[in-house]
Amino acid sequence: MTRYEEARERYAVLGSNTEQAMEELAKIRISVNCWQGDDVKGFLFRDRDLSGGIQATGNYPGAARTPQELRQDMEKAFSLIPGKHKVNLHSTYADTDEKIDLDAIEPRHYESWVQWAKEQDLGLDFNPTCFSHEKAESGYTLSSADESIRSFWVEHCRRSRRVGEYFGKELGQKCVTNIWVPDGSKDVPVDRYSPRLRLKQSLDEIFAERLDPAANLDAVESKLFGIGSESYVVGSHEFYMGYAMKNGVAVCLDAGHFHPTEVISNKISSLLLFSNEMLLHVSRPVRWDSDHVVILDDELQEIAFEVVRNGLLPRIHIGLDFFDASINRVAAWVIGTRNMQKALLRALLEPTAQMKQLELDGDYTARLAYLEELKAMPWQAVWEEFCRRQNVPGGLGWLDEVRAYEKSILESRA
Ligand code: RNT
Ligand code: ZN
Repeated sequence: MTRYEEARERYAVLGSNTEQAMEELAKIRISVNCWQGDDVKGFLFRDRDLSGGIQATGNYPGAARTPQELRQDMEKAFSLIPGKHKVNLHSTYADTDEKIDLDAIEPRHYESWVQWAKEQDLGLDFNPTCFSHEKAESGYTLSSADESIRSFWVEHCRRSRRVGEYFGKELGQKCVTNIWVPDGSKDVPVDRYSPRLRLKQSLDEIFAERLDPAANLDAVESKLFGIGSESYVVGSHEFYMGYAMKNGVAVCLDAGHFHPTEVISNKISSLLLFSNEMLLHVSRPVRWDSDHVVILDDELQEIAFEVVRNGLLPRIHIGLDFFDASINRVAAWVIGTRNMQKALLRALLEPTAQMKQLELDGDYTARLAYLEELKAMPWQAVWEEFCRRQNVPGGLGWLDEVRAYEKSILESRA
């Protein structure tokens, strides 16, 4: 018996079907954030520093400098990640020679991405980029009291949605267009209300245009604080939760955007009672919204359990959001994405129906026994088998490939 066959039988005894779990896992497209590949720089404004209270620390060599390099790096990563996925783009990753500002982006500036996505069987997601720009320097964008600034960002977001719809139509897969703005202030403000009123007005203007809901899903992402917005963030959780529920857009929950002991896993089952779909930014906050590479920790597992146990996979868009510039960036994608998949696999291997019954029966002893026993079940053997069937290396086999790629490609980028 192979290791996998043994695992299959052991899971069968518990009531789980490993074949079905692998089939389900193969269908899940993770939205992989392109910005891990170049430390959130993008291509429109190469000389500008990252701003908006987020930071990519480290200077590991080999960051992508062009759309070609970024695509090449992502292809390498995807060759080491089982399954077919999506790429999450920011507007600043436009591939064009034109000197355009963000209020002039059009679908054609992203044509090469669509072409590539078609060739690679990838989906695309999109984000307006309301940071790293002189019009964001005041700390306020969509909530700015300066009408010329506010309307600039409204126009950018309106156009971003059209790019999203274009992606969705071209690829036959719904694109999630997610709005996050850094707006807030370092010190305690006097007026918390007016900026929120303006943000609400801006969103109303942005979403006024009806787009094809099969092609584009709008999402809004809240935050607790950022560097430089420690005392006040306009787009708080309550703000966007209220806005989203009232206006039928999706909430984006970023794992790094809450109090350090607050978790997003416990929010999913509430929010999805009141809205149809949601977006996750799976990230790893270390002391703050540090956007470390996702590891297979308890919260990642809990997120996967919540999605799978409640049958929410069709309604939840799983996106990754991390940017670590201190390690090989291709490896960061591979590690983070594979971890997300491992957590989902472990959830898919759980005999959930039986365990829910134990809970209903009040048999909390058995519930605890199952939960703990599952941690020691041979899910790794199923993971290895999944990788084998998907023609990607299992175990650490991918690391040698990343090292070789670093030698042959990344090191030559001076
Ligand atoms: C920032 C948000 C946002 C960004 C990306 C680059 O705190 O998490 O999602 O990380 O859009
Ligand atoms: Zn995020």
